[in-house]
Amino acid sequence: MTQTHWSLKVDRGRQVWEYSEEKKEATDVDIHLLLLKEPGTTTPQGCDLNKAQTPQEAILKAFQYFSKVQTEDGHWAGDYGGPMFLLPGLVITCYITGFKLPESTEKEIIRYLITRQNPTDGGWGLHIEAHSDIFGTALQYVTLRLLGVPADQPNAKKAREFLHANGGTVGIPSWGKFWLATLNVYDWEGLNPIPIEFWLLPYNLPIAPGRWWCHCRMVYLPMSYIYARKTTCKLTDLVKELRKELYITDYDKINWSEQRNNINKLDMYNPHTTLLNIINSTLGAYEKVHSGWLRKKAIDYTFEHIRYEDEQTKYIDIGPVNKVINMLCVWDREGCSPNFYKHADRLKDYLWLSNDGMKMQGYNGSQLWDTAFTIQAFIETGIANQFPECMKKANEYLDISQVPNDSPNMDVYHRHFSKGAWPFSTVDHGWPISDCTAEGIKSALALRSLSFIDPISLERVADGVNVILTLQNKDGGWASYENKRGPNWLEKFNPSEVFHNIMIDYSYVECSAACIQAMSSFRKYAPSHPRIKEINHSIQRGVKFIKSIQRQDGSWIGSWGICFTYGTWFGIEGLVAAGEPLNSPNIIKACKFLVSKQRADGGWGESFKSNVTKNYVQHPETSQIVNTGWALLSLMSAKYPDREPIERGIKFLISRQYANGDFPQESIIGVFNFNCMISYSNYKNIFPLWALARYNNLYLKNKL
Ligand code: LAN
Repeated sequence: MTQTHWSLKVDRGRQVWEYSEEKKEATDVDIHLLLLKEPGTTTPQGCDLNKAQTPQEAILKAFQYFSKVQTEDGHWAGDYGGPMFLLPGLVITCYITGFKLPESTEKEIIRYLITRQNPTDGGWGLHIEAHSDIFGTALQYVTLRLLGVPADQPNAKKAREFLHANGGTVGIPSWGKFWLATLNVYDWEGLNPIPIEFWLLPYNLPIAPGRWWCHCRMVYLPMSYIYARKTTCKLTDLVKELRKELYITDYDKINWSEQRNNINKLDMYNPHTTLLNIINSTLGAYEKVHSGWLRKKAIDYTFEHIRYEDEQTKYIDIGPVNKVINMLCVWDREGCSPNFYKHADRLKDYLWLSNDGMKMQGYNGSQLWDTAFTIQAFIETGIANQFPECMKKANEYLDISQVPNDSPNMDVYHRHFSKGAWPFSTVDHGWPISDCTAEGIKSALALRSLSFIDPISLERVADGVNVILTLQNKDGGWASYENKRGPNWLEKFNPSEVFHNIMIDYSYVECSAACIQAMSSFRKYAPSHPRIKEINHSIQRGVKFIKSIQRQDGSWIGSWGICFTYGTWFGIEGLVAAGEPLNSPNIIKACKFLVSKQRADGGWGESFKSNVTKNYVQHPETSQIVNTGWALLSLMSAKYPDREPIERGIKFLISRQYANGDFPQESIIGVFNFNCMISYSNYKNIFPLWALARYNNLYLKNKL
C-alpha cells in the first residue's frame, strides 16, 4: 500500500499531504483519514474495542475516539471531495502551463479516477455517486490521458466506449466545452460567447456582475478573461491524439458553431431559457464586431480583479474552479512568474488523499465548519471538561480563524464586510460566510461554559454579530456570503446546464436559522449590548422568513446537505432558539413530517435524489446515521412528546457505532446547487454523537 508513505501536515488549518520515500510511522490522524486499518479496529490511546451498550457508553467512546483524531493545530480534517469536475481543470492547467505535479501525486490521482469509474458502463458522473454522463466521462478520460495512461489501457478504453456509444464529446456542457477548448481539443467556435465587456457594466444595472452570487462571479471572471484571450494549449502529439479519441466523427469536419447549444441529455439538468438563447445569439453577432480597444480595457480590468482575489486569499481563491482558471490567467499574462508559483504552491491545499486515491476538494477544506460543530456537540455531552487539551486546542483554532479585517477597497471589488466573520475553512482563505460566522459565534460562546478556556472576547463575538446584522436580506432571511444583490429573474440567464440557482445569492433556511441561533445565544451573554434592539428585531424578521418558506408538509428543503432532514433540522432549531413556543403549529407540523419519514430500522435516510428532484426520496438501501442524527436533534430540540420514535432512532445509532467509538462512512451527505453532491466525512462523527448527547440530557440525565 503506497498510502503508508503519506502523512498530513497542518499549519493554522492549512492541510498538505506530504509524500516521503521511506515509510513513516503513521499518526492516529493518518490512520483515521486514510483507513490504514480496517475501520472500527483502531484503538488510539484511551480507546478500546468493547462495543457500547448504553447511550452513555456510546457518547464516551465517540468523544474519546474523535478527540484522538484532532489535528495538532486544533481542527478536524476530513475528506471534502465528491464533485468530479474539479480535478480535470487542475490537471489541464498543469499540462498547458507545463507545471509538473510530483509523480507520487500523479499516481494517486490515477488511482482515484480508476477507483471512482462506474464499473457498469465505464463512465463517470457529476459526482462520485452520480450516473455517468459526458461532462464526467470526457473530463476524467482526458485527465487520465494527460497523466500518461495510454489509450489502450482497459479503463481508458472502456471510458472511450462509453463516450462513443453516447454520441462522443460534442454534447459536453458548457464548462466542459471551456476546459476542452483551452486544451485545444474543442473549437472555441463551439462555445457560446463569455463576453468580458460585461465587467465594465455599472453596478446600478440589475444584471451587473457585482450582483451575482460570488461563486458565479468569481468563476465567470477568469473564464471571460481566458475566452477573450483564447488562451489555448500548444498542438502537441497528445492533443492531436485526443482530438481523434474524443469524437465519433473527424475533428476537422465537426460543425462547431452548431455545438454551442448541443448538450447531451445525460448531462442536462438546467436547460437554457429561450431568453438566454436569444442573448447568446446576439452576443455571437457582437463577437464578430467587438471593439479591440474596449476588449483590451476589459482584459486589463478583469485581470486586476483576478489579482485582487488571488492576493486577498493568499492564492487559494474562493473555490476550486476559479483557483485553477486564475492560475491559467496569471500564466497567460506573466508566464511562469513568481505569482504563478504562488498559485502552484496552493494547489496542494486542494489536493486530498483518501483511501480511494487523490482528488481535488470542493474547497480548501471544511476546517472551521467541522470544528465549530464538533465543539458544540462535545459541549452538549457534558463531559468536555474531561478533555481539556482537546477543547483548548479547538478554541485556539476558532480564535486564529476569525477574519481580522475587511478587505481593502471592498466596494470596488464587490466584497462584503469581513471583519469579525468566520470563514468555512481557514483564515488565509478569508471569505466571510453568514452561517460559518454564526457557527463560529455559537461555538465561541458555548466554550465559555468550560472554566479552563481562555474565551474569545465578547467584543470580538460582537464583530461577528455585526457581520450577521449587515447580511440580513430584505426578505428577512440570510444568504451565504453576501446579501441577495440581484432579482430572481437573473436565474433565467443561468448558462451552466448542470446547476440550479447559481446566479444570485438566495436566502436559505440553513443560513437564516444559524444566524438566528447565533444572535439568540449572543443576547443571553450580552443582554445589555448597545445593539440589542436591532438584534431582537432582526431575530423576529428571521423567524417570519423561516416560517414563510416552510413547506405545506411541514418540512424545509435543504440546499447544502441531503436534504429535507437537513433543512428541517435548521428550521426547527432556528425557531426554537428564537423562543417560538414548542406547541406552535410550525413546529408541530415539522415534527410530524420528520416522524412520518422514519424507517423500519428506526433511523432516517435520504437519497441525494431528494435534492435533485426537490421531493423527499428515501435512501434506496438503509437509514443513514447522519440523517438520523439531524432528525433526532430536531425532535429533541422541539421536545417532541412521544419518546418512542426517538428511542428507536437512538438504538439505531448505537447499533451502527463501531466498537472503537468511530462510525462508518455511509453515502455522500452534502450538496450544492441541487445537483452536485459533496462529502463531509466528519459528519459521521459529529451528528450521531450530538444526538446521543442530547438524548442523555433530556431523558437520562445520567452523569457520565
Ligand atoms: C460550500 C461549502 C460550505 C457551504 C455552507 C457553509 C455549508 C452553506 O451553509 C452555505 C454555502 C457554502 C458556503 C458553500 C457554497 C457552495 C460551495 C462553495 C460549497 C458547497 C463548497 C463548494 C461549492 C462551490 C460552488 C463549488 C464550485 C462550483 C461552482 C458551481 C462554482
